[in-house]
Amino acid sequence: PKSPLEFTWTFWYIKPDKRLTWEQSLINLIDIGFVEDFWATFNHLAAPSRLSQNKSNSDYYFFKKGVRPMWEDKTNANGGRWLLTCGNQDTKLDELWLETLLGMIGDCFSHDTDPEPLSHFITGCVVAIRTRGHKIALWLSEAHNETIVREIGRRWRSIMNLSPNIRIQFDMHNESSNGLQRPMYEE
Ligand code: M7G
Repeated sequence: PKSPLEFTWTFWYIKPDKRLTWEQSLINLIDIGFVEDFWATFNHLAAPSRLSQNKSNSDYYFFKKGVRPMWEDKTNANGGRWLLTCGNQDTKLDELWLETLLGMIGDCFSHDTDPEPLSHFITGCVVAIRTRGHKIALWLSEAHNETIVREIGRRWRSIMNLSPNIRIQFDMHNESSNGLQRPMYEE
């Protein structure tokens, strides 16, 4: 028998095409409810660093099943994202992305002492290949609960084993969508 995950997840992919809207270029790849399916899919997909070799912007989105990987989804509408900005040839990109995915499927964001498991506030994660600097983001459903948002940020840092000189910043989605780029929190 296969080993079930705490949540079922969906892998999405963006292959930008100037003839399509952003939403039309979002491709639903596969649902993942078991450890074995995760590895089969992960091993099959091109690593983010390989995507970057064909220069165009492309993204992977990995979200809880039922959540569309966009600001407009009701689960994301009041939320935001922790953002890790990498260089545009960061050799650690693939490793940071894998650690993030494993942290999510392994429910490493929740600790036994949490009054409510912090994984409940995580909706998904994104890796975006950009010439001006690749990005990994962790999307949360609730931007205004500072204690929870900051604690998830700290746990994400520790899951990725991020060195202390690298900062992550948190933005609300509705600010990033209307161009206000002032981070709400930093860790
Ligand atoms: P991005 O990929 O988040 O970052 O947004 P980038 O600026 O580094 O490339 C690029 C563009 O994709 C945005 O300006 C939107 O046109 C579109 N886009 C991205 N996201 C995540 C969304 C979304 O959630 N909803 C909608 N409607 N458009 C989005």
